[in-house]
Amino acid sequence: VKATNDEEAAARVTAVDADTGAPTIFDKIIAKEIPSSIVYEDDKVLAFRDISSQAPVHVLIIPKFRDGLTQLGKAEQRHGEVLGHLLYAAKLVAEKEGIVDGFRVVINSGPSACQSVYHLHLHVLGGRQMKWPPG
Ligand code: D5M
Repeated sequence: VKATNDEEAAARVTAVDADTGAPTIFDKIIAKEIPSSIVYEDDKVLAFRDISSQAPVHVLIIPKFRDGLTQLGKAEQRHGEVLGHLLYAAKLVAEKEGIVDGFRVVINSGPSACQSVYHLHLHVLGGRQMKWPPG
């Protein structure tokens, strides 16, 4: 299958050894070893601007303690609390960014969904008219 854009191509390359459980670039962002533009932070989650923004507001929200949650498809019952907290944090971010009247939350899980970083993350997108269906 021919890749149709960079994101798909990246996902296909990553898919060769996707989800090894190895630390990702997001661990370095949590540790503040590499810079990020932080929008919201508490003891459980960190929200920062996506480096490859797809909308005027594009924020990623990640759990600070991955606890095996490399992708949503690997979620277990014990992750329920942090998953709920991530979703609530998405609403807080939308409020902070002034897009609470209309925003989208996306989770790409696995190579077919173009997940490229294997540390669960929510995309919060807004500030423009969203289209449906997504690609
Ligand atoms: O989304 C992974 C997202 O992570 C993708 O939109 C780019 C973003 N990304 C990757 N590295 C960084 C850094 N260093 N800062 C901010 N954002 C970053 P996925 O759903 O896995 O495709």
